[in-house]
Amino acid sequence: EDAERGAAFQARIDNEEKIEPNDWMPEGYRKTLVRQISQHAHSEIVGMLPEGNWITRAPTLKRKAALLAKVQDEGGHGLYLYSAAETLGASREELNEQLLSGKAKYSSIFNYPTLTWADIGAIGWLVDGAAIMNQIPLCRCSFGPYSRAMIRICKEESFHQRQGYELLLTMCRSSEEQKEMVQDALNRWWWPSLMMFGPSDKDSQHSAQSMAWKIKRFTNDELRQKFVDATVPQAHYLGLTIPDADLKLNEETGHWEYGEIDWSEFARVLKGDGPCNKQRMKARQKAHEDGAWVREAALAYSEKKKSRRGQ
Ligand code: FAQ
Repeated sequence: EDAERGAAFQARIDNEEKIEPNDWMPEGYRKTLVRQISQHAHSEIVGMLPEGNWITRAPTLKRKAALLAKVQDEGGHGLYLYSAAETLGASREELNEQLLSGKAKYSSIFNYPTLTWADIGAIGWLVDGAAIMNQIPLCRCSFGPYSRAMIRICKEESFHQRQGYELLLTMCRSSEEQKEMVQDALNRWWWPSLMMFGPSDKDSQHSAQSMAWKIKRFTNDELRQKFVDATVPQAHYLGLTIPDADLKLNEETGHWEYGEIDWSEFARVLKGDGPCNKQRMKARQKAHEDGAWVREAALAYSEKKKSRRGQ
């Protein structure tokens, strides 16, 4: 009977039908989605930290307003994504516990420090640029709630990317010193941005199954290549150099070929040994502890209401 259900489920996927929370689904499909959606949510929440660090130091009121809005959007994205995961039966408490205990991953990119104001521009341009490449196809994900959440998220990511690029353009046109600051930010953020797309296809454990279920529409390497092709000309327009001696345009294919990614660095960051892993986890743990009184008050209030109703 299960085989029959499984075949009918795959037929719906192949037919481009959306799967909704109350529909039957294989346990592996549910688990894969909870894993991916919750890690995506955690990334948005942890991703607020490197930029949040610069809100009080934004150089003008306009820049401050834009950065504040961007960081708030990220908090919102985290909340829609946790809600999408909840429709699969995973509670917020459970997911948060997995983040705080280190059991669940969040994107490697948020374990790098923001050293100068140019890093804020580099995050918008490169990190949000990479996020858009990866997330536009997720708007066509087979699971309804995730695909619908991604539509609004992508619109907001697009504003974030433009905000970053415009910030860098302003700096590059202002003084030699500021342009150097931008080049330095690019040097530090380029390779970690390429790692955001995940391991190369030959090492990606989940890609084949996620593609068959139409959770993923492109492989990690396909999306990484699209990102490089879109971003290299943008770097040249800014007058910057991509920190990769092997980067060259293949005239025949029209693609930019890039050098070898340092996968040992990626493995280290995933293991918890990146430059800021400990600091990020500590910040999330502190936020959880500082919020204890809210949870206690909410619980006390609901108990009081229950006991009043009982009278
Ligand atoms: N970092 O078999 P695969 C943002 C893990 S954008 C950490 O290829 P999969 C916006 C992977 O989870 C960033 N871990 O896995 C923003 C798996 O481990 P597991 C978030 C990584 O799932 C911008 C293992 O390696 N975006 O937040 C990474 O098929 C600016 C094997 O990998 C999303 O999450 C990594 N870079 O493909 C916010 C998008 N790469 O789970 C603030 C949705 C791989 O078995 C400021 N997610 N791993 O323990 C996805 O598209 C996929 O999950 C991939 C990975 C492509 C990330």
